Amino acid sequence: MDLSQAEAVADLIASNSAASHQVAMQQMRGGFSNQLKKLREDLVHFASLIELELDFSEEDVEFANRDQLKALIMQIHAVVLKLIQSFEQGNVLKNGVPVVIAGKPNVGKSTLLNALLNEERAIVSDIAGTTRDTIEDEINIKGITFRFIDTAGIRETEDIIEAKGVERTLEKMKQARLIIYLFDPTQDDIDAVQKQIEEIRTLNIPFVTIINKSDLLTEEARQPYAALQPLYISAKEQQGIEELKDELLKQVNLANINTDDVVVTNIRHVEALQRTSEALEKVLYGIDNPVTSDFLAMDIRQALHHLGEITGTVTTDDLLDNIFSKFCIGK
Ligand SMILES: Nc1nc2c(ncn2[C@@H]2O[C@H](COP(=O)(O)OP(=O)(O)OP(=O)(O)O)[C@@H](O)[C@H]2O)c(=O)[nH]1
Ligand SMILES: [Mg+2]
Repeated sequence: MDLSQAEAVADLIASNSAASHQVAMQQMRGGFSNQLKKLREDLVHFASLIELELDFSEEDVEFANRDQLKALIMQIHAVVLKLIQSFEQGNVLKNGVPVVIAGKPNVGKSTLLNALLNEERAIVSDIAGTTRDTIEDEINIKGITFRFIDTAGIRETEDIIEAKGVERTLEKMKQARLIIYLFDPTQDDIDAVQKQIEEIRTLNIPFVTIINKSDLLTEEARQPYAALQPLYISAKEQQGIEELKDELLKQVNLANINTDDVVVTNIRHVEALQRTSEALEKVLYGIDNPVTSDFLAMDIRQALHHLGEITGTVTTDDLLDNIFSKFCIGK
């Protein structure tokens, strides 16, 4: 078992949803390691050819065909980038989908959090500005963990503590994967709602438009909002909550993800991959702007080193093994 597989055992123990369990199992079985092993083998091959050139530097030979090497590096780079990109998904599977519940004071955000969690987690009151700090908790919806973040209602305020809360709300909204934007037509008219929607669009974070307090809304009162195609709920009466959950699943589009794909879930791994990627970019630069073989060799060794960090293997011995297994020198 290599280091990344051992790490997966820890992930497996800590997993709290079907999806995170599946990803950890996959990594433990070596899905991730196998892919890295393959990449390293390709890279070691490249490295050994270049290292060989160093040994024959006086004779000015070029063992490594630069075009082929470039193609190979680009191929490896593409896989590394794909692995880095998979982290976004992997992180969500492992740590839950961060969903921020936002809106003006008193629209019923905390009531909705409680309804989703099915417990009285947050204080609810008819006083605007009840929630001043963010409150987070998780639930599992069809195997996916969602982390809901109830926030302080957004408004201009003189109150220093509440203002800090609003600042925090905006920070959390920017980090969210999805925002539940809650409206209360008993407080706001359509113009006010539309203005808020314009503002939230500028964040560039996916959001769902939810109208709360449907128990107080007549058909007529709903008319002006038709164009927004909102989902109506009553957080207080627990109406529309299941529909909201379905909508959340649809929005994050994780239900269909194939956890057989290799996904990176570990921050240490993704950082090592990023360093690998940087080293590979240097190698590519070195090929395009011919630098001497020793510089190329150094950058490749860097890339190998960073890939090796993930699985916990040491790279230099491999390199020598590979050179001597493939070439017969000095006999
Ligand atoms: N009729 C009705 N009242 C609701 C509903 N949801 C919330 N309320 C009431 O609206 C008031 C405000 O609810 P909260 O959940 O505290 O609102 P909030 O958005 O968290 O408010 P802040 O924390 O101040 O930003 C409370 O009196 C709730 O009982 C609903 O679906 N229907
Ligand atoms: Mg609240």
